[in-house]
Amino acid sequence: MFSRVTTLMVILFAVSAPQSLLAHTPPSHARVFFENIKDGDEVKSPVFIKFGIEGFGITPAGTKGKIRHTAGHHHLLVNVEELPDLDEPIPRDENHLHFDQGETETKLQLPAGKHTLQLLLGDEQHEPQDPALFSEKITIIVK
Ligand SMILES: [Cu+2]
Repeated sequence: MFSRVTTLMVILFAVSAPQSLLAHTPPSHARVFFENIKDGDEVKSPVFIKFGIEGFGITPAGTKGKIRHTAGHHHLLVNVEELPDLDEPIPRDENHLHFDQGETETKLQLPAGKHTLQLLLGDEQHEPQDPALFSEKITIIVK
């Protein structure tokens, strides 16, 4: 009898374990997107940009506790040709902007001309979720 209970517990652990390993996995319907601008828009600097998210939450960088499994913070990639390595923390420089406080909008100073923008969500350690949540890359024209 004892061994059957033990076996059951082992099975239950085996079933529940992958859940914790996949704790940062967003649901398949989750997405990030630009709320107020779209590909091809002509805009003026500073450019007001609203970051949208659905199916996942926003929490500041460094968050501890369970919420970190179901929420992240936005990163705005400005004129970044290719997504960074999705298994590493997102770089932090003038092209990879972190919104550590959980901000969902920004005003961006950009010189006149064409610029690309893309959103990439990161976890409490600035690493993309698995699978990563990123928006389409849009091109805007600053007048
Ligand atoms: Cu970050």
